[in-house]
Amino acid sequence: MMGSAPMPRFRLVELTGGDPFAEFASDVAAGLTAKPKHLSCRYFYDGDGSRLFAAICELPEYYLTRAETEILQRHAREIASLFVGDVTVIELGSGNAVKTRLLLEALLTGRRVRYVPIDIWRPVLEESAADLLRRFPLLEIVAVAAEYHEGLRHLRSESDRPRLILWLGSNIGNFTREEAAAFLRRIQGTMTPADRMLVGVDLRKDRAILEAAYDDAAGVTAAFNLNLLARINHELDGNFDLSAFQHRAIYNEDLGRIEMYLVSTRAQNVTIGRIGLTVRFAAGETIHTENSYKYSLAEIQAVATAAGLQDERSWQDAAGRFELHLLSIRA
Ligand code: AVJ
Repeated sequence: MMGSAPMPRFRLVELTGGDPFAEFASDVAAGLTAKPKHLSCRYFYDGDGSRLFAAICELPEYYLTRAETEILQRHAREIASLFVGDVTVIELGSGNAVKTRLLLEALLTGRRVRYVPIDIWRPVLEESAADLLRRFPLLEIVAVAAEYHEGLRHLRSESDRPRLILWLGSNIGNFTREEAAAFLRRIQGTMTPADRMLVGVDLRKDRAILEAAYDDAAGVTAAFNLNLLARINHELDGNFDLSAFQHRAIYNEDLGRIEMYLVSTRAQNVTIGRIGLTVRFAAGETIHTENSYKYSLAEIQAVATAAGLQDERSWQDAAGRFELHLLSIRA
């Protein structure tokens, strides 16, 4: 043959396990009949939710994205220099992948890079991939539309080169510390000594700074939280009156986590047609919608150690709000 057909620069793999619609319905039914009521933060990210989250990342109060970007700007070349030859960059919860550009740019110096973003919202994967392919003519992308646990299965198959596994943006914060350790251990089980994992961790800090970051003056985070109810209205034929629920974010210092709630401002009944459910709310009753764990250095070390990972290097932003940790398997 006169040279084989060129590899396409973009492929999309869909690994959405079951019926995502049925899963949403059964999770909503379970969460709204539980005591206390709760909904899973993974359902924040539909089209509107993904846009609202991108807007959160630009808010003056939401320092996390800027702090992490600052660290990547300063240290992307150093991180890239730890790899010899072609690499695969795998990102868990890639979102719009704006920060990832900094790493890809630093890595794309005389080597081939395959980027494997894993995200639950397929349109965001397609948009960010199109943007990256335009910017980087030598980049190859295998986008994986999947939840974390399905994405992990794909991790095992991407093993022909040294890998840099990214879990940025304090995405680890949605897990309890035990869940985070267990999840990192599963990733650790797929790693070779040449692989590295880069984890973005938000640090414990003053309550006022944390609570402002999750309850901004412009009300974007409130809209993001309330979008969960809008999504139930659209997709499950619900009749939530969004004006009768309020956003609340409180820092639970003992547990080191921001807790987000939606609070019913009055006694009310809500009907969700598709699941044949009427939910009764008392005035002031809450739906717990998200936890965002914050870490001390000792807590980071404990989670890494429990996962069988070694904390090779770490970097902070100048204001000391956020940390990136480069982890490897123990020799
Ligand atoms: C995407 C989970 C990292 O917890 O900071 C932002 C989500 N929620 N504002 C976070 C979020 C409210 C965010 N993570």
